[in-house]
Amino acid sequence: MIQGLKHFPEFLGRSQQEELADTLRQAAAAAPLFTPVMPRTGRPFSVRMTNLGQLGWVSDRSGYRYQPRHPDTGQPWPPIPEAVLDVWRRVAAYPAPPEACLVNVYREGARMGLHQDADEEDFAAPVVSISLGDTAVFRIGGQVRGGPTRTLKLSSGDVLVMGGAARLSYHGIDRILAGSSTLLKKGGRINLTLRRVMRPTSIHP
Ligand code: MD3
Ligand code: FE
Repeated sequence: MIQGLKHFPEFLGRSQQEELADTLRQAAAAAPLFTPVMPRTGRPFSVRMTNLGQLGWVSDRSGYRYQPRHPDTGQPWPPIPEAVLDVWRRVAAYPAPPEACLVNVYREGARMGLHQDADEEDFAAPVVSISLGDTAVFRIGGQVRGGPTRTLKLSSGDVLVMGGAARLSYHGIDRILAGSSTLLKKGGRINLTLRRVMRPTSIHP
């Protein structure tokens, strides 16, 4: 049992998943998927990405960072859809909205190595993930590299909340179970990761 990790299987029903997939297709038309590369080495990720919201996460030879514009188009990222903000409001128990919604697209064979999400300033806020399409084998460990890990299957419509101790735990995606969902016509998996990047500014009356 990992403190602060909450799994909500099928938090979104089929019709909500279909609507969200459709909204994301439209967003990807305005903010095309790009293939990030590892800092220094330039080795490409097997996952393609785009972002929604005020800030988007990017990785290139210079490093990892959040930035307000798409690296290829130079345009601001599209807004985070209301249905996605609604999921955050229902599960995050945090008084401010997410600034970043990273969209990860996995085709068969794509994976994500074990890593920590540590490019944010605000670790008090949880990270919220929404899965669509094929089931993923998700791996999570503790806050130090090399410790014990366990796996959890993430299926279409599932929501995962990482708060408390889980917020800085090592995690990754081992593999995608091709053909496990009929949601996406071409198969594969989409993951939305909602994050608070900056500490909310306090309001002085
Ligand atoms: C546990 N994405 O984008 S989402 C990522 O399925 C990322 O695309 C994976 O890890 C994906 O950084 C996993 C679930 C997730 C997201 C953030 C976490 C789990 C987490 C942060 C801390 C601990
Ligand atoms: Fe992560």
